[in-house]
Amino acid sequence: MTNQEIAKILQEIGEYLEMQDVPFKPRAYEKVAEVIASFQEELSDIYKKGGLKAIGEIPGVGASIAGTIEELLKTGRSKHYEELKKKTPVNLSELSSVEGLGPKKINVLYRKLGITDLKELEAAVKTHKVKSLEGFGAKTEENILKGIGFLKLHEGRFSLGEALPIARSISERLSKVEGVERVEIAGSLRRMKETIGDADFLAIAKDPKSVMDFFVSMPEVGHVYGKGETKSSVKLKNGMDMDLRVVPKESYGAAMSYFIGSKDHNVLLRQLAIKKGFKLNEYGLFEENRKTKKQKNIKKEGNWFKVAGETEEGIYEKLGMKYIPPEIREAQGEIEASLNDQLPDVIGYDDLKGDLQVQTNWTDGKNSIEEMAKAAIAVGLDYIVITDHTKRLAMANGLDEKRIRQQWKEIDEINKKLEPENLKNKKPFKILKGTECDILKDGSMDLPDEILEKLDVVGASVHSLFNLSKEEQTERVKKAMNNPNVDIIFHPTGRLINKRPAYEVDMDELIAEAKKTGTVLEIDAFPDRLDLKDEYIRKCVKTGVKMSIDSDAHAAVHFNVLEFGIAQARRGWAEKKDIVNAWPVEKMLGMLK
Ligand code: DGT
Ligand code: CA
Ligand code: CA
Ligand code: ZN
Repeated sequence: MTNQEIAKILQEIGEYLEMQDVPFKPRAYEKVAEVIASFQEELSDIYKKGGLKAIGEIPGVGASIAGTIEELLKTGRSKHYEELKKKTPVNLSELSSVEGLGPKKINVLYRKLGITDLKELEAAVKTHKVKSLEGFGAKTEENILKGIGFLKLHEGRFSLGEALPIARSISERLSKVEGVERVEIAGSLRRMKETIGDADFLAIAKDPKSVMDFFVSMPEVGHVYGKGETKSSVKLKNGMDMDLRVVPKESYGAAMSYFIGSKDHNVLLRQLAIKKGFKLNEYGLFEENRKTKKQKNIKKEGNWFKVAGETEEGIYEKLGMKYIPPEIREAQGEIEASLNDQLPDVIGYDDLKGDLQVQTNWTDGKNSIEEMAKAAIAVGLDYIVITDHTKRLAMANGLDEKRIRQQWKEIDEINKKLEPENLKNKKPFKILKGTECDILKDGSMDLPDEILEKLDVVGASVHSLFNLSKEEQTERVKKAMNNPNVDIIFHPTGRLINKRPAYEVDMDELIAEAKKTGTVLEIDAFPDRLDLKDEYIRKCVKTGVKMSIDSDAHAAVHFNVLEFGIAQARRGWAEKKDIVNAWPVEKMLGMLK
């Protein structure tokens, strides 16, 4: 069983327990599921090496969860899970993907109306059977219908955060198959698009049949659409589609260029090739050779001779272009920019020096300040800002004035403890004092200015009243930007990918106001947020609004999500100069208000 499959079952056990009003346990299962879903190493490997003991050492895993994981790894099943499922046989992942539908409501819907899946839910809502249930009402019914509509709009597309770990694990296994020389991820996944329709792989293999055999019989595969010598397509059990193509080594670059896409980019690139007297396809770049000089070892297509194709770089060179990073191949001006040597020097995956949004167990995070700091050091960061929630978020145990002052003392102590001489790498590391302060309805802040002005970094967030009118919401955030202590607007549009649309807000106006007030806009890297999205990032770059790329980490393992934020920044043509936390700590602080 893969980590993803195990995480899903633990998540559902948590949800089933919540239906039964079991205290504390549901949250424990949920947290462990989150940790496992983003775990680098496969649990099956950990178990092979270290047995039950090693599983028990995973953060948050107690004896009973460890036992469940062992049972899953050994038998592929969990008796506990199956018993729970028998009591409430609903399609949990489907129903709980509807915004606002938690386990308790799902339970009521099943008990009272026998609803087990999305289709039945939609039918019940449309015939107004839901609003008369206790705890539901007309407003809830309306929201459920909206939620279903939003889900339908995104049907079949997986978020980058779900798809990339799975694709990487498969790519790694494919590359180990006998005779396979190379495997690369292509398509929208290679372009790091926020959601993907299907995952595309390209391989060079001496013996295509053996890699195709391997591909269609992987444990994740639920259905094989087709299997051939050069192309196979499958559907995984989790619903994700995948294509694998085996291509000849001498046209690998041309195939990469073609299958990375996007389609629109390909069309423009092919037109350019034609304009320059070439022919471009997935096999190579060809030139018509009128002199009919006999050239040996050169592939011929009719009168056309292959002049490039083994590498992408070779094709670009012949076309008089600079290499275009996959993330910006979206037909948004990148081809002209490349021809004119005006491509952005997009921020690199190793360029972040700090992280400006980090939660701890002072509020709804899983780990202590010290654990978060050590995890940040381990991934090579030089500083983090502790930004726990504020008091309005009572559910997350948000900080009031008194507790945040206490937190400062702990930060001071841990900073002393983590002086360079006490660290293995001897590199200076700094924990800064910050907040993720709620923006109240009228745009004022949830903490008083005399607290905010003492903080190193003040982030401000909308966490409530998503349904204000566009004007009101825009004014609300603008007012927060005009507070001289507010440095950054966190997750500026509030969307959750495939789950909740952005609140209504005028982004052009917010970007202009950010410029005017010197406020930074965040690119929240958490994979279900990716907020700002790429098109807004591009607008910020054009306007000269600075951004930060933050993990929004709620656990020590979450620093690995920074990659997703960097990817979106690249898709928005952002350079190092646009991203404040790509700079050393003093310069970063100097770039804030
Ligand atoms: P997706 O899967 O919907 O997220 O988007 P892509 O970009 O991965 O698209 P996909 O999987 O249909 O095809 C992979 C790449 O192959 C695509 O980015 C460009 C190339 N491609 C596919 N079909 C065509 C086509 O009809 N014309 C051109 N020029 N390129 C194509
Ligand atoms: Ca694709
Ligand atoms: Ca495809
Ligand atoms: Zn937040």
